[in-house]
Amino acid sequence: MTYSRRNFLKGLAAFSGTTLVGPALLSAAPAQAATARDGASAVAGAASAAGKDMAGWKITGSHFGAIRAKVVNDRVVEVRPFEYDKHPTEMIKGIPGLIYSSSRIRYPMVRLDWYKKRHHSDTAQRGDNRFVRVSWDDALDLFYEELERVQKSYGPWALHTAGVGWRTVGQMHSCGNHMIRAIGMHGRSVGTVGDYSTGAGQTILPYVLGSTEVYSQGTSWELILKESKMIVFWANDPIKNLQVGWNTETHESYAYFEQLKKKVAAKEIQVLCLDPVKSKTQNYLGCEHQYINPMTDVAMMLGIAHTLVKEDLYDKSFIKTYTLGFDRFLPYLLGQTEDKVEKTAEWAAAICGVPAQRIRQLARQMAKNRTQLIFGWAIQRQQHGEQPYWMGAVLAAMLGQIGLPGGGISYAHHYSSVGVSSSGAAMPGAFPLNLDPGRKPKYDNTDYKGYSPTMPIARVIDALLEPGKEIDFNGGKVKLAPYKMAIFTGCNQWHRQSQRNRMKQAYRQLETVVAIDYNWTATCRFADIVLPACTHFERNDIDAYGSYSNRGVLAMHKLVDPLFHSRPDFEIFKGLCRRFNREEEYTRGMNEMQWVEKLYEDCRKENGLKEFPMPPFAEFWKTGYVLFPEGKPWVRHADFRDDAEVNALGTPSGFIEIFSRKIERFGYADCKGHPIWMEKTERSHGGPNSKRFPLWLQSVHPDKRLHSQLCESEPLRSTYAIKGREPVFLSPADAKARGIAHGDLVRVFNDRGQLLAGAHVSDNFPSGVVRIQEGAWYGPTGPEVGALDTYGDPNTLTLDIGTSSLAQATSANTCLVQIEKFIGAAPAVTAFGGPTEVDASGTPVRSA
Ligand SMILES: Nc1nc2c(c(=O)[nH]1)N[C@H]1C(S)=C(S)[C@@H](COP(=O)(O)OP(=O)(O)OC[C@H]3O[C@@H](n4cnc5c(=O)[nH]c(N)nc54)[C@H](O)[C@@H]3O)O[C@H]1N2
Ligand SMILES: Nc1nc2c(c(=O)[nH]1)N[C@H]1C(S)=C(S)[C@@H](COP(=O)(O)OP(=O)(O)OC[C@H]3O[C@@H](n4cnc5c(=O)[nH]c(N)nc54)[C@H](O)[C@@H]3O)O[C@H]1N2
Ligand SMILES: [Mo]
Repeated sequence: MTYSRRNFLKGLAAFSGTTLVGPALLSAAPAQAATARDGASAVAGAASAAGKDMAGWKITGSHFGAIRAKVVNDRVVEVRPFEYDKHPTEMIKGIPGLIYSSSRIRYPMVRLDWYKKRHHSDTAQRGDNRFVRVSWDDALDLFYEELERVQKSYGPWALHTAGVGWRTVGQMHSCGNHMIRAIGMHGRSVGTVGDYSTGAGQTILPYVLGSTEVYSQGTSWELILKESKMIVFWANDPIKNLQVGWNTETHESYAYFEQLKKKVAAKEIQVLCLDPVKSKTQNYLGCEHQYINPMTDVAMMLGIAHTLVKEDLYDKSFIKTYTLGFDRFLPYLLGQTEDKVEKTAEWAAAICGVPAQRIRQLARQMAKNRTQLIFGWAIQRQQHGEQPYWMGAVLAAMLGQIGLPGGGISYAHHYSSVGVSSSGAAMPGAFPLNLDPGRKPKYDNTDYKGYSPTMPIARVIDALLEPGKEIDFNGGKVKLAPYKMAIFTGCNQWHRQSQRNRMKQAYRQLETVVAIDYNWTATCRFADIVLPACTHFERNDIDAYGSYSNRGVLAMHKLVDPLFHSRPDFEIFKGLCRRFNREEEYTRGMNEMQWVEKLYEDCRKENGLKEFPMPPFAEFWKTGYVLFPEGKPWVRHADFRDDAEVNALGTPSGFIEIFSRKIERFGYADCKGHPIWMEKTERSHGGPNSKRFPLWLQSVHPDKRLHSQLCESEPLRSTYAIKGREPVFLSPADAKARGIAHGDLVRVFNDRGQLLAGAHVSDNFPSGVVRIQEGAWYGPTGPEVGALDTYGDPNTLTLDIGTSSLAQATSANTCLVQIEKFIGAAPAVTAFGGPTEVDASGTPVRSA
């Protein structure tokens, strides 16, 4: 995932677009930077910009923003936002708690039974949390011997290198690159395609709009603020989700949201949050909220589309000029196909819970005004998640505003400051992922025994439970490899993947699991060899400032030395490569600082040619950053609108495909030739299975974490945990019906699992809708299947099925549960604080 995401970002440098007005009016930067905004010259910030009292504070980056850190006696004592960050997130307060967490991995460790029996171990013991301390040399020997064994006795199909997730920022130490390069030098393996974030969206949208859209730069906020009369945040909570970015986040989007809030108050722009829940964004903007039944958005969109047709409000000339296949969709909408159901506003209302009158009113408002639809990603992380994205595009096409400033559709304005214009400057490259040209792995075996060398990322558990199963995927077939060994780094598999008890069962098939992390996550607890990486606050690095805005280049100063026996991933994999004499090739003979300097100088060279001058490395490193002026505003799809032939979309026809012949030919029952409404296997508010489990569990992205990151930070966790557990948010009505009061301990359960959580009763939630934020650490009472989760990981309850035969993406948001008040003695939280250290005989030892 990281590579493809990286490539999308890289592709941005060459964006094409229509410039409409001058440079942005808003500036998130202080005076020095503002002076250079109109020119194309870079601004090297003076150290004094940090303020007099901050002399000597170090600078570094993070997903949560750039920070200054005060370090006294090799200890981080205080963290403050970077002086150019005008909208810092509270999350940075959790950083000291991240560095000095009791969950840090102190030294390499090996699971007890694996220590004794290696790959013949009793795998049902995984998760019993008993580990033996070993030296770095022994740990890397074991790792290496396992790679040798697997390549020699099975071949590349038996090794799984897990898709890298939200590894910390920093281009040199980006840990997935280190793993992929080092393991790739040894031999081939089974990898993954797609990602958890947008698996369904990034698969369907190339057929519809010709690109994945989800990681594309979007129309600039200033044009949206200027031109839109109506903005719909559809299943989207940008105020919550813009706190983090893929690279070091600048938080500049929030300046535009401040403007938007004023425009909402002044009734200049009608803003609507279409969401079952009153979101942080809706509360912040004070805008309209439209409740909708969960997972029924496609029905509502069809109801709107039907109204547009019946009231003759849709843009026929846009449909004619820019789209293909409306004639194949229209009969379905009008009930002239086999289902014989007309998708009227009344029909939609019965499913989605939005009154028919309101659906009609919205259709009229959208057609009348310049309307910007802005979708979030959670609605494509559910069964048939391809459909709302496709139907959204159809709706936007019918409104005819795609390619106009402030109109059309976006699938990304809640992500990494998309919509803040790109400076156009180049950003630093990364430590190489692949082998150097002409080099081959030690084991150059390409015989996968008929299994596919990649699998859709969310299907990795199926591969263990149904070995050799052939599944549909995006028009082809994937034969799932029953891998025997897995390596995880920069991801928390036991957070991100659905359905814990299914994972427990599946993991018994695995002979050897290696996990590299700085924390004792559940992924480490369910591993055999655990290697302690250091955090990014313990190494020097360089990062892009602003993933899409390319606002600058940031020095990441090492704040403190690696804690305990932890090491940078670079050093870990260097040590591994040494074991098969590829160390020199792996490092190219360079150390950490030489790499950081090289990445900077390569970037400087490139920007010199583009007329974005940057100072020499030594000066940059001392100052800590280089900033570039904000770029010119831009409109997504404007070039296509200008000339649909010259700037044809990347779809088979070059047009927006309302009907896709290609997809129709795949012949899938769960993804047809045009978007349709399909019932889910489980759905609340009267849908299937809702009698036994009446509550829909949404597991949205956490407000005060990045997935599972920062959950270990005790001071931050204490600001939201209830009775030491993850909160489950629920409505006053649902709480009352169950005799639950705010602050009570509750059991949340379904047929797939059970967990303890703390009840957070809130008016933001309607009846039938509950929320546990993803990333809560998994802490079962024991290794057995079905064990109670003591902290509250929602993936104990979620359903592990693909979205459809097309994308096979995660369906985490298709999940029903029941809740009851927990009575009796509650088991202690087991999620945090690391393992029980034992000696080879299994006797607990007191750790140093
Ligand atoms: N129920 C439910 N589940 C979901 C989602 C949902 O909405 N609902 N969302 C999904 C989505 S969109 C995503 S993106 C995934 C996120 O899933 P992940 O990306 O797996 O989540 P993180 O918690 O960010 O895990 C990153 C891990 O990398 C480790 N790490 C960080 N830096 C380094 C480093 O430098 N070196 C090493 N070795 N390790 C490092 C961290 O300590 C952490 O354990 O979750 C998915 N899961
Ligand atoms: N603070 C913070 N920000 C983050 C992250 C994080 O972990 N923490 N993670 C980042 C990552 S990796 C990703 S992928 C993005 C995730 O971005 P998204 O997937 O867009 O975010 P979510 O917060 O899961 O959900 C957004 C909204 O969708 C609504 N929703 C859910 N289901 C439905 C539905 O069926 N219909 C409708 N109409 N609404 C629905 C939820 O109520 C919520 O308000 O966020 C990024 N930003
Ligand atoms: Mo994500």
